[in-house]
Order: sequence, then C-alpha cells, then structure tokens
Amino acid sequence: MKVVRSNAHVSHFPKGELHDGELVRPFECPERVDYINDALDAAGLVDEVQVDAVDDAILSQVHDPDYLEFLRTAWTEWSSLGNTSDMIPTCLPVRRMSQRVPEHIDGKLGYYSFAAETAITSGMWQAAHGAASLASTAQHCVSAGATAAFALCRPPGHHAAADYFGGYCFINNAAVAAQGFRNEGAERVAVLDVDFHHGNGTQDIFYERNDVLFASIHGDPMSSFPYYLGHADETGSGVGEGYNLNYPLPAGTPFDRWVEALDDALAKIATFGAEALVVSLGVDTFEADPISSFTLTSDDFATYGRRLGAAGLPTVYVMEGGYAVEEIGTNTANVLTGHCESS
Ligand code: OKP
Ligand code: ZN
Repeated sequence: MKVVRSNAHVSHFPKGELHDGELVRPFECPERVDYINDALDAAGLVDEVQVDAVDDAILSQVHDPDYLEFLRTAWTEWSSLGNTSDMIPTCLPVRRMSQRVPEHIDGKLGYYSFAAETAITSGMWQAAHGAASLASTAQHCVSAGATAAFALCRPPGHHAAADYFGGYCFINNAAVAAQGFRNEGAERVAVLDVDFHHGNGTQDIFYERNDVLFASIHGDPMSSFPYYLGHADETGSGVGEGYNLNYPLPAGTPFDRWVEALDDALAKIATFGAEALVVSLGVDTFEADPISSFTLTSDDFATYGRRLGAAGLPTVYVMEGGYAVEEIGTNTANVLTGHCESS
C-alpha cells in the first residue's frame, strides 16, 4: 500500500494535557508515530511516497479562512506578549454569549476552541500543516490510480471543525482528503470514521452537503467525548439531509456488535454511490485503550480491514486516534494488511 509519512509532527508535543483535574503527559504523543512506522515496516506493507505540500486553497474549502489565519499566527501573537508556555484555552463562549471574535489572543484562543485538553504549541502549525500534506498526498496517489493509500497523520484531524479546534485536532485531514477527491473529479465521496470518538469536526464540515457522505461509529456522546455531537438523530441539514450517519454505541461494545454498524455503514456508502472512500482510522476502539471503552482485539482490526478492502472503493486511510501506544502499530498495520488481502 502507498504510505505517506514524515517527521513534521515532532514539532508539536504539548507539555501537558488537562485530564481528570491534572496536567498529565499528553496521550497524543510523538512515539505513536514511531510504533506505527515500525509495525508497517515489519509487515512489509510500505510503498513509500514522496510528500507534496497541501494546496492551501483546499484548506480554505473545508475551514473558515479566519480560523486558519488564527492557527497560523496564534503562537507569534501569544509569544509577543511575553508568554513562553503552551496556549491552553480557559474561557469559551457558551450559551447566550456574544460570538464576536475578541481582539485579545486569550479571547481568540477560547473562541476558536471547544475543549481545554488541547494546547497550541510553538510548532503546532508546522505539524498540523504537515499532517494535512500527508492526507492530500495520499489522496493524490489514489486519484492518480492507486487502489489505496495510508496517511500517517499526527496531529489527528477529525475533531477539527470548520472554525474550531480541540480533541488534539487542528486541521481536519480527512476532510482535506475528501475535498481533494471532489476537486479531482469524484462526484460522490464517503468519509467513514471508525475512531472510538465521534468525528464531530468532519460532521460539521460536511453537514449541509450531499456530495460527501459522513458515517461515524463511536462511543455514545451521552457518555463519551466529544459529548456535544454524535447522536443518531443528527442526519444532515438542507440538501445534506440524509447524508450524515451516526452510530453511537454503549461503553463495552464488543466487535460483533461494532461490526454490525460497520456493515450497515458500508451498505449505505455503496447505495450512496461513493466513488472514493476516506477512512478516519482511529484504533482507540482497542480493548486496552486508556481513554476509550470498546473491546476490539488486535485480530478484530484485521477482520474489519478485510471488510473495508472488500468494499472495493479507491480508499485513503487517514490516521486519527489510538493511545495504547505499544499496540497502536500492530492494530494499525492489521487494518491495512486486511485491506490489502481483500481488495
Ligand atoms: C481524540 B481522537 C475527557 C477528556 C477528553 C479528549 C479525547 C480526544 C480524542 N475526560 N479527551 O478522537 O482519538
Ligand atoms: Zn479517538
């Protein structure tokens, strides 16, 4: 399989993550990429691809330009005030508050955020832009005829909405790939999100569109992050009505129940007539994941990878979550190996 990866991600690693009332070492850490690289190499899976920088015009098709400008300049503005540590949003506009963008960087920080676990670092933009370049490069490979490609994105992207960051995500890499497919001639594109957490950002970006179908299988937001989106009755709006599919599942969900949702989503993607598929590949559905609550085993990842390959669509895999770092490589490689076995 075509594999797109780089070292751009190392420039982003916050000093801490607000978790259960403490600043802890971030679960979303650079060695996640090392474990995945090692497992892909060991599996003999890698057909290495040269990375091309993403066309910034695509970023503006899926994100608000003012939000992108904020991400690009936030650290400079923050550090010019004498700040040296990471940017952690602490003040957010909730119900009945003004949605006017403040002038002060601390106000902008909260305005463009939805969750305080995610800090902006000095190297965030370089890393996030680099991750988007991986997704875009993978999409180009597949649009040019490859059957499948894997973008080893870090930071992840599926919680990044049109104009807010959070959940470790800044630029929505899966949305960049989906929009890239549209720009290069695919009439209908599906994004299938198998990360444990609901892909609220991807849902937000495509909610009013009927050219990109979004389907997500995830922990029920009544009990799981991101809490405020991901319910089954969110089905799209305007011309997008019917083009958003959520499969919220309870804590403890085992593979046999999870894969029923996957098969239903794949059937609907086929009926939709998708010409290309983007998979938001989070492997935090694993039984030993420290912040998630499904119970998939390492073998289950290979099983569902074969289901994805059998769908027979040109496919871009975009890395999202997975925090059981010692198994993240095996679980990721298992999905991709499964795909190759059945495509
Ligand atoms: C990112 B991805 C809840 C803390 C929130 C954030 C999880 C972000 C997951 N107590 N944790 O979807 O894997
Ligand atoms: Zn996740």
